[in-house]
Formats: sequence, structure tokens, C-alpha cells
Amino acid sequence: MTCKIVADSSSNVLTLGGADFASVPLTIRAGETLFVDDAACQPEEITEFMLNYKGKSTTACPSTEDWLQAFGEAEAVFCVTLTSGLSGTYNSARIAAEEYMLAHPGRRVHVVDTLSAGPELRLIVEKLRDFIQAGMAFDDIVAAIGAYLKRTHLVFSLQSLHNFVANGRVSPAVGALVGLLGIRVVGRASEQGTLEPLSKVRGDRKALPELVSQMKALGWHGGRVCIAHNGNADLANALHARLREAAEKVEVTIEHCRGLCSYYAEQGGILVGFEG
Ligand code: X90
Repeated sequence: MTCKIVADSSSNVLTLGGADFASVPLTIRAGETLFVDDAACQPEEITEFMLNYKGKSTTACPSTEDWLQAFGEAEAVFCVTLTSGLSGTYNSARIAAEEYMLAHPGRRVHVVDTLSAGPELRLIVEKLRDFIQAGMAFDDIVAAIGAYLKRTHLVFSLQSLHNFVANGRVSPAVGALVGLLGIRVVGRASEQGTLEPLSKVRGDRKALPELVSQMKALGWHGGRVCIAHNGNADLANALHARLREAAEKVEVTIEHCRGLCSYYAEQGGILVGFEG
């Protein structure tokens, strides 16, 4: 059985060792300017552009056709998507999966709605890779990744929800939480896969212990962690240090957000995917 893992670009995963992999880009449009969140995308450019841009901007999920192309000729596809609670990405992947299986009897596609975004997707993608490498059967992988997804979570600290509000993906009331300079909203991906604010703090110094305590509240006690940030390596490194104090052997990776996550997390935002 030839297996392939396909994830949308909100995962921040462009390449993956040890398995056949493809990333499918979302897009960001600001007036006449279109950013495609692929390998050529420069996330810093998007953040810079948005800081100076006062017009309307929108994002768009991959089309069914984009997904079908990425599935290629694989006999078994594991497809990992951004939360259906905030994006049409999962829906377009589901339609692509049905078309693919109809067109190629015998081939199978499993679409995982992560109910999350960013670094939690990386954890899912890497776990799928491990299952494939272990030689597990398709149905066993489907069951095991479902169980794994129940254990993983996403918390974040954001300095602005401007783009979330502008795209109608949170209510203006939630957006107003971070109106003031220096205020961060610390929150999590809810069980419905939406943005759930948990607390408001002033400055990254206060966001740091808050992130750790929210992680612990969600059951973190030394499991794998992936941090994605937009231009905030300081907070990412400080969080890494705190987690190492809490659990000596913790495996933490830090990465810069790619385009889609940079756009929504905005300057200074940080996303933390972890195992509970
Ligand atoms: O146009 C589209 O279909 C894309 C819409 C994407 C909306 C959410 C992207 C989130 C990216 C920020 C994470 C913080 C909250 C996550 C809650 C699930 C990164």
C-alpha cells in the first residue's frame, strides 16, 4: 500500500522526512495582492504588508481540485486539515476524498478534522508518519489517530485579533478583548474547534506563566510540544525554558509560522500544540 500524508498550510509543515508528504496552500488576499502560502511564501512579508495596509483582506481555503492534485496516485491518503469550526478547508477536503475514492475504487482517504490550527497539526502529521512507518493497517491508523487527537491540544497568546474579526471568525466582542496596547489574549482551541479566550494579561512576561498553567490545566505533564510564533522567538524560547524546568526530558520544537498562521496570529502571536 502506497501511503501519503497531505496537510493544509496552516500546519506550518512544508516537508516531512520519512513519508510521502504534500502541503496544500491556503491563500491570503489584500486588495490586489495575493499571497499563496506555499514554499515560496515569505511570512515576514505578509506581516510587514499587513502592518501598513489599511484595506480589506481575506483568506481562502484550498479548492477540491487542489486537494485532488496533492493526493496524487497514493493508494492510502491521510489528509490533515484546519478546524472545520473556522474554515471550509475540511469540507473541501472531504469532497475531494469522496471524488478520489469514486474515481479510483480500492483507494482510500481518511480526512482528519483537527478542530485546531498550526502546531497541533504538526503533531498529528508526525504521528501519522510514525504509524505508517510502523507498518500499521489503514483502519488501525484511523482509529489510533482519532485517539491521539483526543490527547493533543492548542493554546495561544495573541496581541491582536484584528484579522480574526475582519474575517468574521470571532465576534467583535471577543476581538475587543485585545484592543489595548500591551494586552494579550491567552486562549485555546475549543472542543468545537473555535477560538476560546481564557484570560487577558498585560505583556509577554505575564503571558508566559499563563500559557504554562493553561497547558497544565489541559493535562500537559511532559508530553511533546511544538511552538509556532510570528516574530516572537523570545517568548518561544522563554516558554521552552519554563517547560524544561517543569519536565526535564520534554521534546520541544520551535518554528516560525508560515503564511496563514502569520496572518491570523499576527505580529508577536504564539501558538503551542502539545500532548496532554
Ligand atoms: O479562509 C479560510 O478558510 C481560513 C480560515 C482560518 C481561520 C483560523 C486560522 C488560525 C490560525 C491562529 C490560531 C489561534 C486560534 C485557533 C483556534 C482553533 C492561527
